[in-house]
Amino acid sequence: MKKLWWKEAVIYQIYPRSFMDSNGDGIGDIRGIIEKVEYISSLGVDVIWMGPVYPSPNADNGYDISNYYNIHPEFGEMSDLEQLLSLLHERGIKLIMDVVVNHTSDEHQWFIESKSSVSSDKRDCYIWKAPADDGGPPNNWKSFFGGSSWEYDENSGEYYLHLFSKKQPDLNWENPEVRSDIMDILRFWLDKGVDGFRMDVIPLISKRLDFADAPQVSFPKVVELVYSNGPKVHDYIQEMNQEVLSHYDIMTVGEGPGISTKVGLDYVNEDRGELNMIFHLDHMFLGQGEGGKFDPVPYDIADVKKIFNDWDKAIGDKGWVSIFLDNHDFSRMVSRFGDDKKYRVQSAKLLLTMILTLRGTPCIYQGSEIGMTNVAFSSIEDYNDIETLGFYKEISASGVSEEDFLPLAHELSRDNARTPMQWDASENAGFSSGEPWIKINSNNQDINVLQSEKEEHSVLNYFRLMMKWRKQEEVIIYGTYEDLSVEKEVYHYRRQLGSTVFEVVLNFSQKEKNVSISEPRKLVHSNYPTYKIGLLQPWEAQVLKGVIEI
Ligand code: ISL
Ligand code: CA
Repeated sequence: MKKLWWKEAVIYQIYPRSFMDSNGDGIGDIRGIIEKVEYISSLGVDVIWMGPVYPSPNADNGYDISNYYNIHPEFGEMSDLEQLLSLLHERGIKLIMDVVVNHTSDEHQWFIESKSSVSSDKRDCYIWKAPADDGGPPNNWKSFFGGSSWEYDENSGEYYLHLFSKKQPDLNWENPEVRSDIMDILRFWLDKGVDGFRMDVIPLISKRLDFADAPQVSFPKVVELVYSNGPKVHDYIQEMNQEVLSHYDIMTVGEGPGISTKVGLDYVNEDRGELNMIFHLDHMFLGQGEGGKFDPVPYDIADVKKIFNDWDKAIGDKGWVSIFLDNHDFSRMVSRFGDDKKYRVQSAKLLLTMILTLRGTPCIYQGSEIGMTNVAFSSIEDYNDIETLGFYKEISASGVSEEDFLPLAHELSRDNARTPMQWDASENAGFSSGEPWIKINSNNQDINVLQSEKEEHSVLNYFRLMMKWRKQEEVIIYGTYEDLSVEKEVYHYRRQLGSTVFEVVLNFSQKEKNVSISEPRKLVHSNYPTYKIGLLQPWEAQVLKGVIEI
């Protein structure tokens, strides 16, 4: 396997709006990130993925870009970004930008022109269609955020496609002018010195041009079969690679909604010249029924294990993936996969152990290094996320009350991950001197960075320790992966390189578990101060090392 820096790196994801506010307007900003550079560096992470900071009307918090060449004034100025970049580089940390090029904002100049007239030069930069025979939308495609993906334009009598909100019209990648404009955007940022890109919903860029109706299956299945992996997706990614990406020593990670294990390798196979790695999302989309995210179906840890097994098998040593358990779009990992009550500390450490020891580049979402949890706002008014509010609107129209919807939001809303970073126990969590754009999770009284710094056995200090250790263990980066799990609630796997092996044993339950460890092994980490090899306490994680004959 080829040794490459981005395989050895650990990514830290920053959601700028919620990280640190430097000027008291309640909105996190780039100067806020600058104030926290020492903290970031103390984590030992190698790459920052910073969410979108471009001008945007914020229908979807910056994932609706109205200008790709500038910084939104609420986040600062271009000079702030340049300063951040050089401060990070001085500390050996790289910065990757979020590029959102499946769609733009409807307030982007291209769309304004496109919408102005059917004969506009820019008409063909987006996807316009005549109504169906009954005058309704051209097909049954549902938006990720609820409702139809088509919006009617009175002026021209046509519909435009928006797989996300109606303020996020999809670009028409069939048009070479669109592609060449996007290449320019990529070059602009790389020439500024950024170290790569996280590419938003990249498998969605090539559309199935027959625009046939989607089948009646779960929403993630629709995404896989209808929206993602379109006929030209690889041509387009290869074109970006040849024209731009391959000319720089960068990290490229594609966000992969709808990328299944069947096609995953095509995006990241080292021989194909596409992307370095993807964020595969099967484990994130678990639990979504036909109606999407707010139409939950049950799942458990066995499903999660199976997904990681299938993915490791699918990619093997021919390509690469990123390993993560939460981000700005999903619940907090300790609330979703761990126990955010009695065993919060133990289970947060266990999940970090898992992310740092599976095969792939770990990505840690801000706040999860201190074990931040989901939030439970008491009113729908406190929610901000377009997806949550979109579904609420849809569901409430069918008679569901706020009272009935709130528990769903508590469990599933993207705002769970978007409450401000908890720096200290003060009223605004040390995030802002003004009123934050979204409420603080009141558990900042107990869960915050300041407190975590003081406690030797905090989640934060465990994370730092694991990060230091990981850097010295090639096996964890390049070694093979094999699942040894016997019992459902225990995830037990082996990493091996040459004669060195690690066994990782993770108890995803409140019960004690006995696990048979195959050979004499030395314990290198446990998330408990006292332990017995192979006898796991509730939510205990053990990392064991051994040498085998080969
Ligand atoms: O957020 C989701 C589920 O709650 C996902 O379905 C998400 O919409 C999907 O993974 C795509 O996400 C990305 O593109 C969206 C943006 O809203 C997300 O924040 C972004 O990560 C549209 O740009
Ligand atoms: Ca601010």
